Amino acid sequence: MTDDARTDPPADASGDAETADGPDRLVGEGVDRREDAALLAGDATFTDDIDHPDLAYLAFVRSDAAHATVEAVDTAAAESMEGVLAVYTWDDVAASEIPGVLPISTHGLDCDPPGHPVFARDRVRYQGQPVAAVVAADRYRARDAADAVEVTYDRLPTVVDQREARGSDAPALYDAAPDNVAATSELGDREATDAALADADHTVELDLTNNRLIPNALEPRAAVARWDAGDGRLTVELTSQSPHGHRGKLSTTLGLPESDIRVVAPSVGGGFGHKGHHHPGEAAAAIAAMDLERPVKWAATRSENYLAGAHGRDHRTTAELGVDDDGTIRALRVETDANCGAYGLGGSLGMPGWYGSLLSSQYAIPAIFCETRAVFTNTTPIHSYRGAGRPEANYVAERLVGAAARELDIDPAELRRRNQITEFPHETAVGATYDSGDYELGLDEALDAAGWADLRDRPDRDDEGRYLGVGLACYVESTGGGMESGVVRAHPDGTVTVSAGTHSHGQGHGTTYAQIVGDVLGVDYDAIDVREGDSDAIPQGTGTFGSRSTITGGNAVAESARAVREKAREFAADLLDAPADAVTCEDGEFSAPGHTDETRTFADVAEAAYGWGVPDGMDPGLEATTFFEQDDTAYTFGTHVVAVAVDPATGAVDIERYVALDDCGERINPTIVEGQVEGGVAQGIGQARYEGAVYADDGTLETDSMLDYAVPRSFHVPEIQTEATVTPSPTNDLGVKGIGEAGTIAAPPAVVNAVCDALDPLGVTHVDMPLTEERVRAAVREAEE
Ligand code: MCN
Repeated sequence: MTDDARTDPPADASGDAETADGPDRLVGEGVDRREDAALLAGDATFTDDIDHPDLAYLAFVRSDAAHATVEAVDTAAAESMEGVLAVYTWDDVAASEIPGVLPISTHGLDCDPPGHPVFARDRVRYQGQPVAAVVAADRYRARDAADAVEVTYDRLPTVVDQREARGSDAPALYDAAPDNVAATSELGDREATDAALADADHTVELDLTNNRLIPNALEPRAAVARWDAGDGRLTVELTSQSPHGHRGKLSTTLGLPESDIRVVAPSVGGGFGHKGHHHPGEAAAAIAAMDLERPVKWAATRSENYLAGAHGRDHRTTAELGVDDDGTIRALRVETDANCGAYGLGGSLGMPGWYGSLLSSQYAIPAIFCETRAVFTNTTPIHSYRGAGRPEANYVAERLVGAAARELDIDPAELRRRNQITEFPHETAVGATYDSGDYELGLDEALDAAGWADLRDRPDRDDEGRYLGVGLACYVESTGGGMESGVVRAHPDGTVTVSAGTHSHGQGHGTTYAQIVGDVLGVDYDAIDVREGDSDAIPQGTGTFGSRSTITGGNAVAESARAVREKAREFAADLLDAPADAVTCEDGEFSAPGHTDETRTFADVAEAAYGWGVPDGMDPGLEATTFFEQDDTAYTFGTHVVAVAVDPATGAVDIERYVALDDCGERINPTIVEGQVEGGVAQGIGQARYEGAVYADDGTLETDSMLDYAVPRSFHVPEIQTEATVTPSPTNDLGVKGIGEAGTIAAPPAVVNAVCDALDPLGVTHVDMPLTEERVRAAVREAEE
């Protein structure tokens, strides 16, 4: 890590200018993640570790047909098997008062499709859709009995490709959407874009596929449901990124009031977006637990996760960029068909509609028009996967800019520089208002760190005959949004519990929030405990996704901590017998210079706050709750540079150098930021080079295991050099922006641009992701022929 370039003085969590650079300041320090010891030693409790007396296990019967009418479900054999407690189908749900359909947002759609039923009603629309569930005394009996359920299908024609699905001869998944289009959206100015493209000196066009990805968290989805008949309350422990969000959705699916549901998310082995939304597994476990009045666990196998956990990405795009001779970008026109799978989950059908809002990347593009369609197909539902729309948008923008640089024979960094936005706030042609940035500084620092000029000067081929290339991608990422709760509660002994409605499943909130609160209160870092993940113990929360937690949760706990500090100052004034405005607080010690030489610790004050004889006019207690709302989006940005060597004989790509420069405003914990970037880049390289879900025409998922779906392993990921600039965000007091998804946004176009640069001497202009050896070799062969 080199020295970071700053564009402003550092922000201060405490709100006190005089402590901003204090020697003991925690914010800005790479404090070791406190959560890692338990995770590494195997001491953390994950959902599948949870045991309860009488725990029963649920296994799904899943459809092997991708599109069929369900004619009969014969459960007799399964029901008679030893240890089987119950078998559930849609008929059981229909006979109960449970709605049994996962909530779907139809706002802004072209049609009104039904939501995903917990069990198939009369039709299945993707391979792996749950048709029935068996509950048994142990998971093996449950699995065996599920295999004994016989389902009779009348198979229907299938369609898996979104462009084919729009064709007139494609089978319709829903009567409500005869053309399979769930939603159409338009962003920007069509006429202005057409006119500018017609007027531009050059137009560059690309057909791009943003490959379908299958999220691979270490821990597949799981849930344990318990029904307390006496209390009339349901508790669901599950792999959730958003405990309160899950509570709300379970409430709709089960027809129970939210007050009767408690959702607890223990340690969660990674989420990457796909544990933010609601799936049939947790609802089925709850239905069984309520019916049987005993705890029920459902834990997906890895294969089930492949087959029926939501997938990500899957865009087909045609895009055109208009550029003048001097490199000035005039306009961008984009048309995208987004595969949304067989069902909408929550707001998933609307997601493709806002992807276009980041198409401007770092550039002042005067005219942009983007038309997006969300299309039903007989494939697993698509939902958010790390980046969720931003990687798709940035891939379009940065591949086009790369292609334009080639066409105009301008250095790709120089072409970007000529078009970078320099004034902030800046409203783009697709309606995003970038809050702050220094894009040119970020570009320069990244180029310097990578040794861009030297890399560009390399010969076309190395001694081994490999083609050498260098590529880059800039990006802008919208981060944060919405409401978050943050509670700071001081205990009588001076220790502090901080809680927030976010949920950490690898991001290190326990460390980060303690750093923020520690600075404000001056309390010993180790005396601060951070709690997340229990909807009963924490006020309403929104959850962790969209790289929002540091902005929303961080500012919520900072604001609560400031309120606690102010109240503590008043208690201290009473203890010191001094006026409140004379009391100062430094490093957790209260004093009243000029009034007394005595001092009081935070623990003295906390004890007094809960003791007898609280001063007149003051309420006892020392805690505060903040519901923080982020009004304006904070836009993270950066530049990633990649150098590659491509073997034309085998198609093997060697990433020789990877430099990631990212600017997420003030960094609470630079070490965690670097870790987040590295993790994201690894996933971005996974998308660019290895991963891609493949469906057969009949809707069979061919990549349904780790044998067939290539997740990068450690030796596939090169050393990543992380660099930073720091441009505080004016949208919040901490000056922070999110970083959790940056790597997945920047890496794919940076890698593809580098490979295309390497193969430029052969005349290769584009290779679709994933850049497998087979694909690269085929592109080389085609060019040679
Ligand atoms: N941070 C910081 N200063 C900033 C911004 C962030 O110090 N200005 C640090 C903080 O330590 C914070 C962490 O970075 O805890 C991540 O912060 P943020 O960018 O706010 O992201 P979230 O905590 O909201 O995490 C969500 C984001 C998303 S959307 C996905 S998907 C994702 C990701 O984080 N999934 C992850 N990172 C992941 N990391 C792991 N290990 N596992 C996942 O499932």
